[in-house]
Amino acid sequence: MSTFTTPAVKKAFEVEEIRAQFPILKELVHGKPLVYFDNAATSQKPRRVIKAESSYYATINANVHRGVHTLSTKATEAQEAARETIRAHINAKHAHEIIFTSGTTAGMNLAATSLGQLLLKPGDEVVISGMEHHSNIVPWQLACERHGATLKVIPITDSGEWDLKQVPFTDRTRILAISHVSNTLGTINPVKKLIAQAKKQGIVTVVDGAQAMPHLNVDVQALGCDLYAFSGHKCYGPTGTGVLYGREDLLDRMPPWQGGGEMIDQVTLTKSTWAKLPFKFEAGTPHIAGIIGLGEAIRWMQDYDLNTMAAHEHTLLEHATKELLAIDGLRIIGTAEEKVSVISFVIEGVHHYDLGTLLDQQGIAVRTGHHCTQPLMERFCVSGTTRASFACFNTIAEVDVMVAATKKAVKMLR
Ligand code: C6P
Repeated sequence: MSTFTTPAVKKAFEVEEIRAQFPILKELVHGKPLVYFDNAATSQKPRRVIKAESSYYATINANVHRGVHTLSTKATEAQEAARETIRAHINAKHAHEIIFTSGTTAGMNLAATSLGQLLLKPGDEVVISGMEHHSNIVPWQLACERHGATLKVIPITDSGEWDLKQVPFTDRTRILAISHVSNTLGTINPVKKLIAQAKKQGIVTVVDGAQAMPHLNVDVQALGCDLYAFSGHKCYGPTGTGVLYGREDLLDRMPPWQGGGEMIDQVTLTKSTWAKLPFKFEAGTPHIAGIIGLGEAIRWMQDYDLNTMAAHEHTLLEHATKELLAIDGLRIIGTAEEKVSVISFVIEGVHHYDLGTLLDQQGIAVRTGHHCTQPLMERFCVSGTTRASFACFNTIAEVDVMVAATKKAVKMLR
């Protein structure tokens, strides 16, 4: 984890003050106060983000980089301010290394399609890990199929960590694509170490940062990665937004993955040339309101010390771990030393879907199922888990509500 922090003076972290900024937390579900523990699927949004998005529509709605009129100029400035905010937040060298996407899935598909075309020849290899989300598996399978390459996998230990003794790098490995943090296990992976190893062998590195961005100070230059993808909606921003960071010299060499308006320099009916970065990778009208909202979400996070937020979330994780383990027959899937605030578990004789349904009746939102990590489910010999994922606005009292409701549900289901 990097210790990079923004220079602004930070606000004191006070969970009730934070909660007051999230309108949805006042909602009742089945007549009960909402306990929202599905933040790894999508986080809730502070009022500032909702307002930034709606005031774009109310006051400056126009297309970007296309008009000479005032509204278009204002919309363009607001969107590009978001790009600069994100650049600074992840410590990228240049704003044009920040490509707006619709989310991590789009970022990974861009990376796999474009890098596949640039780098992969028959017999080459791509390395992923056994804990990847489907969006960091399937695009590489497609790319390997297209170019005659092979997908190789870093195995996962019983505690839910990479087995670093079995990293399958060979002289044919061209790309390493790995998650910074596992969405199912919560494991914080030693990405910096593996990237350094890959770089020594000239392997291009791609990181899925979907679950890292809400919890860690991500510094792409310190990590040394070539590409880094994340979703806006998991870090308090709008859905349909995301970022693919890329090192300038690599992005310059990568071919575009989608064609259309704004990504071109010159078009004739026989051939086209490409716009400069980042526009080469941003075909069509972007999700302008969402991007402006994402910029605001990152600024909102920067108002606080992310390490303090993460420490609060870690307290919730430790409390939940201790209390849940007291339930007879409960097993936690993912027991790594370094974890974010994600806890996945199975309970003997209780189906995760039934538990999730009973928790919902008590107003508690958790995710159940395979969490888009079917190979990982197979590795742990389970069909699915119940997953609680905490954000900075969650409280110990809410964890206690979930634990009590889980105990009650277990009694009913066994
Ligand atoms: N994980 C979860 O409940 P999108 O859907 O494109 O914003 O993000 C995809 C994605 C990629 N990588 C990781 C590690 C992820 O966790 C996710 C999204 C959600 O765990 C929804 S499946």
